[in-house]
Amino acid sequence: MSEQHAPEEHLFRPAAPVRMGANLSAQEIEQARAWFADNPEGFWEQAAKELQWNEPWHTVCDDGDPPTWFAGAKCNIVHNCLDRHVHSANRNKLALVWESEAGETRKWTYFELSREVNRLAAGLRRLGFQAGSVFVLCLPPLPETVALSLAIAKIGAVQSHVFVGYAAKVLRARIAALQAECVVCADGFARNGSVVGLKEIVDTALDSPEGDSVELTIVVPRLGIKQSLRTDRDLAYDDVLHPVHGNEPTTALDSDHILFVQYTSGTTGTPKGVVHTHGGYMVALNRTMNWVLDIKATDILWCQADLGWITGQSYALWGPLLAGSTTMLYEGHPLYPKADRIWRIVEKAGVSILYTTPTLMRMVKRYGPGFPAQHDLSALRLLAAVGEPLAPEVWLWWHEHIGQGQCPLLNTWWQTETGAIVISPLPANTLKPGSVGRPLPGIQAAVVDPEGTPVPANTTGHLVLYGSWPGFFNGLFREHDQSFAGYWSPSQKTYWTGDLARQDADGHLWILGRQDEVLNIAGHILGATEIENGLLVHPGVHEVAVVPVPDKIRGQAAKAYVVLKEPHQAGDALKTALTELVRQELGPVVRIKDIVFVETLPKTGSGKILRRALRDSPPA
Ligand code: 6R9
Repeated sequence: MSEQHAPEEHLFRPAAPVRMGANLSAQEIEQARAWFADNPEGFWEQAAKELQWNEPWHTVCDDGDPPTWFAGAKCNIVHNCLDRHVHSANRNKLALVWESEAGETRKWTYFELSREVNRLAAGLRRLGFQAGSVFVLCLPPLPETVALSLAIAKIGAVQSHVFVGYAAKVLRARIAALQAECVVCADGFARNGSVVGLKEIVDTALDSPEGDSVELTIVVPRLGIKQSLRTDRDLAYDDVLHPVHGNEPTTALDSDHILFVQYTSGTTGTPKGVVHTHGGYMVALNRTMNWVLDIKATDILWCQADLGWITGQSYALWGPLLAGSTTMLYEGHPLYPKADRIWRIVEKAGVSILYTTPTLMRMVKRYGPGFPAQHDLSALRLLAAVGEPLAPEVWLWWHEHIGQGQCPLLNTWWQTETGAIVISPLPANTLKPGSVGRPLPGIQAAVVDPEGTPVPANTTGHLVLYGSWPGFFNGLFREHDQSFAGYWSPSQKTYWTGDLARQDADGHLWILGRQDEVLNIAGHILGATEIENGLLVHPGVHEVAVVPVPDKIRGQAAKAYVVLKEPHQAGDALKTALTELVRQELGPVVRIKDIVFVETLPKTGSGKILRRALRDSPPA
């Protein structure tokens, strides 16, 4: 792989209050690394002891394929997300704050959430559901959604959240793959000012042979749309609730009992049902809540991801409740009806941690600094992003206009398969815009050549993770034999992430995109991201996707699809300016062969740019 120039670096040292107030100081970060290097099992055992277990483990990590963390232990994540808080000072603290697009708000304390979960769990048990039953959830982020997730996990059943934006075809495929017994949905919800009829989509999916496994549909009457529930299949949410006096028992489960199945296609390939389990997942997630998101008792965390994406699962649902903090749920489009909606919510609820995505960050930047400036954002103390490469230009803008130059802005890297954040700067670290920082203490990562040999600093290679950690997925659902094929090589104990990266001399990692999104221009291997970041430096560019096209002389050349902030600026003069900009930013070898101005780019459900779609079937 070719040598690359280190990008121009700006360094941002944390302000004194951030440095002093972080849950892990700079010195403690280095101590944690040393501790892990010295005693990896002891390191993770300590993390596990921060949570409560019904029975202890006999082995910290049972080195199978896949490895089992905390083997022999019994636990339930719901005990840690809910039961223990209800018996502590958190009892009357807000577990969640909800706002709808129309502006309604609801708030539930841990006690109120627990009461609802107890009734639901009792109701689900009465209906015959138990450990191992499989539920598909197709729900907007409502208080009831959180309660249902917890109730399902409380009885040891398996859940899989599906994006509410999917068509019946996708839902049908998920139901069939999971052999789900129960589908939970809302009748509908509002987004961007229009009503989405979710129940009809679910009915279409179920009225097909693939829906045969489903015995029951539970419907949350979100919009109160008058519709006849089908007597053979449907039950209203309220009719599931069953009176309980005191606590409904939380089932004690093996540490590797399945909690949820998260489907991911990333930006390529067919969807895979990634399995996460109660024990290991909660330990890894809890660590990142404390060390990366730096959670404090007073925080309100708004993770803007959909629950159909691992980011929403981990940081809008399970993570904040594990930490005993307050999760902000917003059911709507963050820029509706105007681009300041997101800041209205932050101001009104006093959101202190905002976990967002580069897609949304680019949108916010496009609308300019006037919108955030109208609001009091002083409660915000930490910003974080995930999902796609975060261009330095976007980082710098957010740091200045949203973080007021004060909030750490953490570019976190992880995957559905890793369960929780695995590579990220920590708040007490010096930040380099565009970089994802270093592997967290407890995680070993490297940049290697195709044979697995580490490459020198500042050289592009494949990002791999070594060994196992508690958040690592437990295979693919119902595909036990081939779960790890193509991912995990047991002999090398190496997990191939599929991303290209570069590590600088300080050990900071720079993600260059998926390995199937590389360009080979006259022997120079470049991630699509590198060229895109060059184009994003232009103030008129909102979003861009670069794909390879054949080139007789150089083998491949770059073709760029560009969305402009002001579409009327499109024209040959701008094309020339952009081509020249990339030459300056990346050197003369990187020639843009073609620039196409488009209105939008194709995206996945979680907002990632679908370069594969542009490459394989270019828009006319
Ligand atoms: C959590 C999540 C994983 C893929 C991953 C990578 C991309 C995630 C990133 C990033 C650059 C970051 N990705 N975070 N790329 N910088 N900070 O996104 O999981 O949906 O499974 O996607 O997302 O390509 O391999 P998932």
